[in-house]
Amino acid sequence: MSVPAPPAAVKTVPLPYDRGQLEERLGPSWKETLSELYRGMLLGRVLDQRMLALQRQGRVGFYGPTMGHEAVNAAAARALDKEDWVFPGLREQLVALLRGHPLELYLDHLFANEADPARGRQMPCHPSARDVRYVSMSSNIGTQIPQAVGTAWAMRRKGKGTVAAAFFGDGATSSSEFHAGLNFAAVLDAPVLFVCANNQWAISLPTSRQSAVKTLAEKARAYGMPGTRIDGTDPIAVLTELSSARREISAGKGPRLVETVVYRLTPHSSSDDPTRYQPPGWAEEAWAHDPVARTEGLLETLGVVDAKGREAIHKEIEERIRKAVQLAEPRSPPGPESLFEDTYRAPFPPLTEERDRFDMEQGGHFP
Ligand SMILES: Cc1ncc(C[n+]2csc(CCOP(=O)(O)OP(=O)(O)O)c2C)c(N)n1
Ligand SMILES: [Mg+2]
Repeated sequence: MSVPAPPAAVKTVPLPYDRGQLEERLGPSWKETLSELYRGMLLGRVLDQRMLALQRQGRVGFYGPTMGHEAVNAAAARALDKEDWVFPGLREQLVALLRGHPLELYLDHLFANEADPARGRQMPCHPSARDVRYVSMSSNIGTQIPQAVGTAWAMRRKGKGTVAAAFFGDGATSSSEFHAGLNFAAVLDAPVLFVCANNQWAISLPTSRQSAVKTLAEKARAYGMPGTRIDGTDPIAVLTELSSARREISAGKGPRLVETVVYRLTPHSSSDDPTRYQPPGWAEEAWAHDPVARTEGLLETLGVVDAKGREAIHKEIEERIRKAVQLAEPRSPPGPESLFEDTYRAPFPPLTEERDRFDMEQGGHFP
């Protein structure tokens, strides 16, 4: 797989806003808000392009891109409060970065080196970022949904206005965890914001073969909570919807689900070939809804960021990523002694014995 790019002659679907509408939706500092959303989205895009290239060069083991989901992630990072919890699905790593998790640490994680907070024990793209309340994702689809509900319920019992955001894909809405999670959240009035990024595919399975309902949002109503469906490639729509949903949830009005319709612009992961299952014309339609290109078009039309400005932001981001790669790549992998750490607070004799035996077999080098 090469780094995905738009097919020739794609016509971007413009974002339908004029200045007045933007001011009405985003307030008087709409220009700053829009520029910041764009910067965040571009960080996700350039990072994906660079990491996919490194994966093809054999420098990163695996990569799960988020291209096409950037508007949801940048807007969600802005809509959520610092104290809120994030339980990601497969494609929300950008949310952690935009909440302030250092890019350098994320790169340490991707290279699975000794500075990786997960000590190389999680798959790449499964970061845990305790500093920004971003809980490591489980590869098992849907498991994060009841985890978010439990956390949210605990927050409510403590009397806090904190919200837990559970992100998941269209495929996850057919998991039993989705059912259990939504049902419990509604019954317990748990402050959860369910964000479904419907990218229309669960690896090779289209949404139409996954669910018989017309929209995934209507599944929420079956459990007794509001569900809305919006264009997830429009950062303004996503920010407006998630902010108002978060406000209501935090005010004690119960959980909400927002379905954001996006287009996956890449293979499912670095281990997938979508040309084997996506129909002709899919790539053209998907790239016409590229959230980054749509936002660039709007910024250009309104005279907020022109081609020169775009190039400068692009360069700045590339440089940030280059520096972080330069730091992370040469670091050593975690030492074998780390296998015996992190499980128990105090030495646990059976484990200590195992560690010593292992060390002896290896020639006795453990510190
Ligand atoms: C319980 C479970 N079943 C199957 C898989 C294999 N699997 C990994 S990702 C994926 C598709 C997920 O689709 P979706 O929820 O739409 O998220 P997306 O990848 O499109 O973001 C599947 C079936 C898994 N990881 N866990
Ligand atoms: Mg999907």
